[in-house]
Amino acid sequence: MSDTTTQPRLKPRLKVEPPRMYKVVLLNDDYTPREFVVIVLNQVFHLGRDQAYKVMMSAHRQGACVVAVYTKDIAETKAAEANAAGRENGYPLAFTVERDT
Ligand code: TYC
Repeated sequence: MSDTTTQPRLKPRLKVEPPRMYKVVLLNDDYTPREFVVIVLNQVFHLGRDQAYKVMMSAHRQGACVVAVYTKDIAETKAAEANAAGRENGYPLAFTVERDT
């Protein structure tokens, strides 16, 4: 027999908060080919070609662009996967994760 017991929750939980959300941000650099960025946005983040091109060009012109917003685990996993794709191909392509909500 275990000597620990689980007590029922006496105070009802009144509200369930939505999960905190995290932005994946694409950073511009001078070396990664535009087409490679578009491929990564398409394959890792499932952006269509046109949307991927727009996001890539926005990062290229503004310095950075939000790619998508996810829960923490998914944002970190996708950013790591996309960063690895750049590294494996010898590019400094960088995605960061920032808290959104
Ligand atoms: N600036 C890169 C070039 O001119 C293309 C590029 C765009 C790289 C967006 C990264 O996040 C980026 N080849």
